[in-house]
Amino acid sequence: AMLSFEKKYRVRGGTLVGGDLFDFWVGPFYVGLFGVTAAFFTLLGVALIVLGASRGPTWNLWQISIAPPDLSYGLAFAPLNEGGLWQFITICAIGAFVSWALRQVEIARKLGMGLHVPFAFSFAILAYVTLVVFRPILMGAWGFGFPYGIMSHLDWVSNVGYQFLHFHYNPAHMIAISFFFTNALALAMHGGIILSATNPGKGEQIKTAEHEDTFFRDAVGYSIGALGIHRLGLFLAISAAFWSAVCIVISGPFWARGWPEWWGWWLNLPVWR
Ligand code: BCL
Ligand code: UQ1
Repeated sequence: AMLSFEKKYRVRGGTLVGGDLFDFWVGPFYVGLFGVTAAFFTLLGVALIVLGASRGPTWNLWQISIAPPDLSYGLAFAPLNEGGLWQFITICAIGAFVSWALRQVEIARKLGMGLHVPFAFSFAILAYVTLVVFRPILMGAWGFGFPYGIMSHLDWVSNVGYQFLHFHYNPAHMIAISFFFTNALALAMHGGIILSATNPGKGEQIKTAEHEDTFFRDAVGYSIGALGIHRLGLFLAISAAFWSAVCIVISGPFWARGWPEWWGWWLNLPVWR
């Protein structure tokens, strides 16, 4: 659905590739060349997943899984039933995610806005590509990617975690988790303060920015401000994805023993050794 004022924002131009060719909307959705490629990769990828499921042992949604090739295939292409489907699905996924980011860029350019949204989304793509491309390449086999399945990808996370004995000792994992949790705290505070100020009870008046600042100055001695909280939120969210990518790419390529052992440098500091 389109609200009447939105028509004014349906402006021509801003496309990166393709000029005016795909510069149109379908219903509420902007298309563009990258809308076409996003739809193409998504439909093909989903079709390949269904094909993979049809060749598998179950239609139970929780148990369907499409596994990467055996480690013995190294970085080569594998036959379709032996992980080749996983490889094609991975290509489709990356094609769809990158298309989506570029479509966000086109929409932002069209509206004369900053590129903050596609910039932020690119960190989610980075984390995914780190899991299924960068780390497998560094480790020498596509078989190090994770399987596409609801339970199976959880099993993979658990297994890889225990391969490093105790993943909580991975320092980058610690940092990533701290950012995820801090992000949740910040959004809870922000959502709470906005609703408390702008969604008052019946008959009551909407409160001002001064109320918000004063609340936090009274409560925690500091207000970061209305613009600042959004900068902080963007930073926390991006950092969470970034350190997630770091924590997995160092597990194997950089450190192949248990993560608790990595802390030996700390235990061996000359101060207390
Ligand atoms: Mg751990 C990873 C938290 C315990 C082993 N772990 C992570 C990180 C995160 C985390 C920091 C996953 C987020 C991420 O990568 O986002 N772990 C975490 C926490 C605990 C924890 C909070 C806890 O105990 C409280 N972990 C453990 C235990 C180990 C362990 C100790 C298991 C025994 N953990 C591992 C391993 C890994 C993690 C192994 C990882 O590989 C993973 C990691 O860091 O991966 C990078 C990044 C986001 C993405 C990858 C998503 C990308 C999204 C794409 C781009 C778009 C998708 C679009 C979608 C398909 C469209 C949908 C359609 C719409 C619905 C319409
Ligand atoms: C804040 O200070 C602020 O500015 C008034 C907001 O904007 C409305 C907020 O949402 C939040 C959560 C804060 C408080 C944040 C810190 C880091 C003290």
